[in-house]
Amino acid sequence: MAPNTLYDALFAPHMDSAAPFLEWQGRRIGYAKFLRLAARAANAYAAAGLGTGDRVVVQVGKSPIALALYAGAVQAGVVYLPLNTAYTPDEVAYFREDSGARLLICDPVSEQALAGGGPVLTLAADGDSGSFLDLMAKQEDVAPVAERGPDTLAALLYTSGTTGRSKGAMLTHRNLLSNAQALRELWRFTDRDRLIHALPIFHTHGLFVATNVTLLARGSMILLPRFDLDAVIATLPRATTMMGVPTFYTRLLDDDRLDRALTADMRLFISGSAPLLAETHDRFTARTGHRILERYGMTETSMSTSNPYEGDRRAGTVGQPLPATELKIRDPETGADLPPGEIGVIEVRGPNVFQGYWNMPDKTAEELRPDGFFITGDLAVQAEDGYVTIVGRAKDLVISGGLNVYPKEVEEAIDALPGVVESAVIGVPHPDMGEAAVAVVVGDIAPDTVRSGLSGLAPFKQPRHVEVVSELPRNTMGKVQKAALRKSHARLFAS
Ligand code: MCA
Ligand code: AMP
Repeated sequence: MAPNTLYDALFAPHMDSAAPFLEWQGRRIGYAKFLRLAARAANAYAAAGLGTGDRVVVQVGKSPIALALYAGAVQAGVVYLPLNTAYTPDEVAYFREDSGARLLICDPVSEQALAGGGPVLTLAADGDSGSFLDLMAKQEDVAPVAERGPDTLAALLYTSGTTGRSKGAMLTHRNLLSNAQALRELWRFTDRDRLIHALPIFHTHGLFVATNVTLLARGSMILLPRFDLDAVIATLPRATTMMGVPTFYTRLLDDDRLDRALTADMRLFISGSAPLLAETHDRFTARTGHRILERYGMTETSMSTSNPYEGDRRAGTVGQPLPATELKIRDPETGADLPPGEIGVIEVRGPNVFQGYWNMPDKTAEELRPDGFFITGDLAVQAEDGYVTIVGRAKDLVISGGLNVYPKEVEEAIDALPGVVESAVIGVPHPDMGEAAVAVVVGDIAPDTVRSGLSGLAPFKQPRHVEVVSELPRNTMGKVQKAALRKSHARLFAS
């Protein structure tokens, strides 16, 4: 029988493999060694009192150990809940409480700020008793594999919503594994691949798409701490593939060193998480000869569509539905299916689609239909031949450098400041980040005071520009016209 859990498909076949898995700061870590680390992490979870189904919140910088924390959780049956390192203590407190996590693992520098709200262990390397690393060091490097099946929960990834607090998307082994299998095949990943991994590992893109696909193919990853232009350019000649957000590609295009010779040994560049302008796609082809392969997905669905490996990688489109994923374009009001060429909301169904939001049955029911179709909130048209072009969003969302900023959350923080009457947060085109958040505020307050009042929000959510006005534009129903604000601010960051 084909393996149907992450451990059986991604780890078990490589236990004794000396093949390289990671390259990190000049060091190579082979598969067997990485899996021994993962086993130590699995044993350490058990030693810390975590069993199958318990949640662990992990807010740590990128490193091979951080990846081993994920792999160890898979082995131990612990539900993995990774968090953006930019999240503030208040934000982290919410995720711990909402998920009912048994343990938080963080970097030593954040320990004090994150104390309270349950057990905390750090990645301190000094033998400290509060160190998860220390606990790992005391463990054996083989570990039992938790009882689990394809429908067992593997991860809880939080995604904000247009209303209310963040929601934990429940992802099972089947969700994650089926997607990795589809992508490995579609994108032709093999054990000869060396992937440039410059993404964060707390989102679907860097954690699941990049890592699970590589593990399944038994390829290797050149793990970079973050997207550093010089480091990526230095790495391109010895890599074969890269996955990135559009900002990676625009930053590369702004550098004269990007040319055909530099990318001659690359076989594939993949983009996603935010719209890649057709112009960026075309400029990249003109400079390097490579056609970027764009795909589309969400935390709740992993990847749903992709341009083909062979065939037409159509600029400005996100390609066709993955083989096992059904995709419909539906009328946002009535839910009726729309014919090719008409704009509607994307709905998807398949093994990739999540199980619902953690402890939020009402929110789940709003977005996941009883027949299994998930309402993405992305607006698109589908051509006769299946290609999907995203044209906008039915949801109020700003995507900045591939990170989601929910206007509602920022508006609530602004509206709570003394002197503020009301506010509107919009996304406007930004040459580096694709979109940037801008706050338009009504009230007796200075823009700098608004800015300094938002320190409880992660920096990437903070508006890049704050403007104080006497009133917001409204339609006859009294609703704030964000479209008008987006139009009047469209050239704010024009270079
Ligand atoms: C950093 N900053 C940002 C962002 N990143 N501000 C807005 N948007 C951002 N994305 C802040 C920093 O805190 C800093 O603030 C200032 O901007 C300058 O940072 P800079 O050095 O320019 O940024 P960077 O460190 O180079 O990061 C930009 C980045 C990075 C490379 C675009 O954000 C990134 O790697 N993004 C990828 C996100 C991702 O993986 N998304 C996938 C999720 P200050 O100056 O105040 O200190 S979506 C997903 O998983 C779905 C399923 C999918 O389809 O993939
Ligand atoms: P997240 O909630 O972080 O998983 O972000 C998912 C959202 O990112 C989707 O609903 C889309 O709005 C957006 N997205 C992902 N990939 C693409 C893409 N290739 N083109 C346009 N938008 C994308």
